[in-house]
Amino acid sequence: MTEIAYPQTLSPLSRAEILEKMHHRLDDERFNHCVRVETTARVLAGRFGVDIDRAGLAGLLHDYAKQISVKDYQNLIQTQGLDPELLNYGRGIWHGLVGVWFIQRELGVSDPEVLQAIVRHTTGDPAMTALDQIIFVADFIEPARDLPGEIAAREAAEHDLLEATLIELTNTLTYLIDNRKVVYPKTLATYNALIKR
Ligand code: DGI
Ligand code: FE
Ligand code: FE
Repeated sequence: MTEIAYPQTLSPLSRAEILEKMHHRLDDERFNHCVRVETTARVLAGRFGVDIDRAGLAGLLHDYAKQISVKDYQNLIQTQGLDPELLNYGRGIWHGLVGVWFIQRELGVSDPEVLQAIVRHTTGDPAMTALDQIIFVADFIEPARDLPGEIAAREAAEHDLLEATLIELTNTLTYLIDNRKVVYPKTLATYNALIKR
């Protein structure tokens, strides 16, 4: 297998340098999940005609900010003039939406499509692109996942990206409601938009 390498236009750091930085921000379990999502995203990109390097890089970095402290997030939301409503949520919601701030600053990644896919990877978005859907689905179906609906999503992802996305969204909403957790409005808006596509 040839080594994965990302072009300078997508990442000023080499992949080895990115992995090194990721080790500072993530425990081994989360780090390995990110590498598996990278591989899965590259396969899906090849299958559905999306730029393989953008998908791979977004997959690799999608959870980069997952373990940044709650305090650092709260500070950032308050000092950067982000929507204060965000303070009512937690790292589950922040790590994509707000997490790209750390990715831009610490890794120098600035490609808008890569950053958007990371922003959208937890909640989706009513206007999700194929790349956004690939990261959303790869996160859910990477080989070590064992979640309800994950087998059906893996099967759908063989041929129908939108169907796989909908399976994951349905699963997430069901989980949130079953556990009486607050649904982030965009998660619901994504469901409403995609179910009509
Ligand atoms: O970061 P991962 O664990 O790999 O996966 P993810 O980015 O899809 O995050 C999943 C977490 O985010 C999980 O704990 C559920 C939570 N989540 C997803 N959508 C919503 C949500 N939490 C709230 N409160 N509201 C949502 O709409
Ligand atoms: Fe995530
Ligand atoms: Fe993830």
